[in-house]
Amino acid sequence: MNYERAWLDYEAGLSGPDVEKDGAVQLEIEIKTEADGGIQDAVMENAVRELRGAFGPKEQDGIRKIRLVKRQAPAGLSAEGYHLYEDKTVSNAGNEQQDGVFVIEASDSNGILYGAFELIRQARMGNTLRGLDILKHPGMPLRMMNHWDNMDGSIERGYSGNSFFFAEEKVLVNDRTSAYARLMASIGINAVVINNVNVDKAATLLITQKHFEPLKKMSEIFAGYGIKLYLSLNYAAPLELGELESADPLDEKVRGWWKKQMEIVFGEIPGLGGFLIKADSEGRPGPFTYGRTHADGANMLAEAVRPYGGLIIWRCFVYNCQQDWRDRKTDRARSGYDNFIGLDGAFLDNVILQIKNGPMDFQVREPVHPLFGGLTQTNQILEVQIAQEYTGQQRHVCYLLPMFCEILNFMTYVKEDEDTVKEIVSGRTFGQKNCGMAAVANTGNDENWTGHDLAAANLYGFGRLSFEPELSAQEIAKEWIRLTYGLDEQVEETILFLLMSSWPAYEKYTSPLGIGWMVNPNYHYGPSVDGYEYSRWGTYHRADHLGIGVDRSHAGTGYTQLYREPNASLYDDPEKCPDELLLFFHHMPYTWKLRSGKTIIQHIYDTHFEGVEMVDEMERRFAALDGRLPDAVYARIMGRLAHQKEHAREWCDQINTYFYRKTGISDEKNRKLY
Ligand code: GCV
Repeated sequence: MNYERAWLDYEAGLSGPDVEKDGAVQLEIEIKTEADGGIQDAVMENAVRELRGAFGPKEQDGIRKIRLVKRQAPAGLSAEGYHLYEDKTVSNAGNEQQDGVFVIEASDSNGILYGAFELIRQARMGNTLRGLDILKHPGMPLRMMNHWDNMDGSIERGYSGNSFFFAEEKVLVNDRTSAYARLMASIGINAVVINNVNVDKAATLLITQKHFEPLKKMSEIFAGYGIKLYLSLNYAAPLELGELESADPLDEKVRGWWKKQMEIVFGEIPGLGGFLIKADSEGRPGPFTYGRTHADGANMLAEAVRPYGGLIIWRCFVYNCQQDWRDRKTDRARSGYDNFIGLDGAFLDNVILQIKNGPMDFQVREPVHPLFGGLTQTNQILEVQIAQEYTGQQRHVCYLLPMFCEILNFMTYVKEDEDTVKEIVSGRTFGQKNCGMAAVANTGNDENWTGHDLAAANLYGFGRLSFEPELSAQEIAKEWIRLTYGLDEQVEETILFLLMSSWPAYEKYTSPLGIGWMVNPNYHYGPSVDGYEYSRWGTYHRADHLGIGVDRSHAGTGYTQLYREPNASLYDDPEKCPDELLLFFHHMPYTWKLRSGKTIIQHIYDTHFEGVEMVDEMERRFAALDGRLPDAVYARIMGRLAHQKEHAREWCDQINTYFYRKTGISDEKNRKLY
C-alpha cells in the first residue's frame, strides 16, 4: 500500500465487473471550447493522467483509448459540473462486446477533472460502468481546506506530524505538494489556505517578496488540480512590517498601503484566490483597536483585492477571552452573533463571513451557530474542524461526518423553503455565489497524512460532503473504505461499524448533554472536569451539588432568543429542549427527568459506561481483521484503539466519580464508582 496515495492508490489494482477485462473501458472526453478561460491545460493533463493511471492497460497502446474531443458541451452544465455517461451511439471498435464509449462532458476543466475522478471512483467501488449516466454539479461554490500550519513547521492543533507546507520559515514545494493537491481535487476541494489564522511575525512576510517565488510555484501546482491558493493574513501587517504607524481601516494611508501591496502580491502570484482573516480574536489585531467595525476592516481589504478577483474571508470567531468566571451575564456563546448581526448587509460582495458550526468551539456537541439563519444579506461559509482538537486528537477514532450532516440539515426557519444551513451555504437561500464550507484540516507529514489511519475518513468525507451535501455519512464512509482498503466485505462491514459508532461513543464517554469542555486546558486532551471552570475563556459548566448547566434561556443570558421561531421556544423550554443539548441551554437539577425518562445523573452514569463498552466492542471487532489489512495499518489502528479504550475508561471514571461525589447520588445499577 502506498500511503501517500491514500484513497487514490490505483496500484492496488482496479476491481469490479467491467474493469477487470483488459480494454473494457474506452473513454472519450468532451469539453466545451468556447468557455472563456474555463479550460486550463494543466487540469486537463492531470485528468487524462488520472484516467490513464486507473484504466490504461499497462501496454503503451492503451493510451489511444483516451481521446480529447473539443466541441460544444450541451446546455445545462454549470461551473464545475459534469455529465458522465456511456454513449451507446458511438461504437467502441476496440472492444469485442461493441460497448459504447464513455464521455465526460463539462463546461470547464474542473468539471472534466471531477468527472474523471467520478469515473475512477465508480470503477474502484466495484460498480458496473455499463449504462452509466451521472450528471452532477457541486453542492456549493467554495469547498475549502484551512490549514493551521506555522512557518516553523509546527501545526496548531496538528496531530499528524509537521507541516508539509512550511519548515524553518520557508515555503516548501515538493512532491508532497502535488500528492496533496491530487487528493484534494479527487474529493472536490477547490480552495486551500495553507497557513495558520494566527499569523505570527514570520507568516506576516508571506505577502512580501521573500516568499513569492515558492508561493507562485505552489499556486501553479494547485491550479493544475483546479485549486486556488489562499493565505491567512495579519490584519496589522502594515504596522508589523514597520511601514506604517497604524492599521486603521478608515485611514487613507492604510487603505493605500493595502492597495499597493495587493497589486504587488497578485502581480507575483496571479493564481491567488484571496485571504482568510482572524481579527480581534484571541489576541489577534483588528479594527476594534481603532474603534472601527469588522465591516470597516473587511471592506478595506476587499477593495484592495477586488481588481484581481480576490476574496476576503473574515472569521466570526470573536469573543471576550478575558472573562471572570463569576460574571454570569457575559456569554461567549452570544458573542459571534452579537458582534456580527448588526453588520448584516454592510460587507462588500467579495467578503465572506466564515462561521464556526457552533457558537463555542468545535465541541463534540453544540447547537448550530445562530448567525446561520440570522444573517440574510451576507455571504457565509460554514467552518468545521476535522483536526480532532476536542474529539480525540486523532488518537481516538471519531468520524465526524454524521455531525456535519446534522449541521447541514439544521432548519433555521429563515425562509419558508430552503432554510437549512446546507441551502444557505450552497447559495440557494439568498442567491449568493460566494459561499460554501471550510474545514480546519487534519493533515501533516505523517506517512498516512492523518496520524490515525481512520482519521483519513474525515479528510475524504469533508471534501465529498462539500461537493455532494446530499450524501449520507454512511455512504461517504463506505466509499472511503472501499477506495482505501478494497472490496473485502468483512473489512467494509467492520470499519463501517467503527466509523459510525465512533462519534456517538465519544459523546457518551466525554462531557454530557451538550455542556462541552471538561478537557485539560491548553492542549484539550483528556478529562479535567473543572479544567476550564475558573479560567478566563468563558467556558463554564456551572456544576454545584444541586445542578449543572448554563442558563441561556430568556431568563438567563438570552442566547436561546437568538434563534428564529420555533427554535427559540424549543430551546428555551427545558421540557422541549432536545436532551443532547439540555445542559448547553439550561441549568438543571441532577434529578431532572430527561425526555428519555432517565434522570440527568443516571444518564451521566449510563452513557459513560456505555461509551467504554462501545470502544471495547470496536476493538474486539477490529481485531478480527488481522490478516485482511496491510500489517502496518492493522498494527497502527490496533495500537490506537488500545489507547482509546484505556482513555475512554479514564474519562468515564473521572466524570462519573466527579458527579457521584458532587451529588452524593448512587448509580441505580450499582456499578463501580470511585
Ligand atoms: C487557531 C480555538 C483553538 C485555537 C484556534 C482558535 C481559532 O481557540 O484552540 O488553537 O486558533 O480556536 O479557531 O482561531
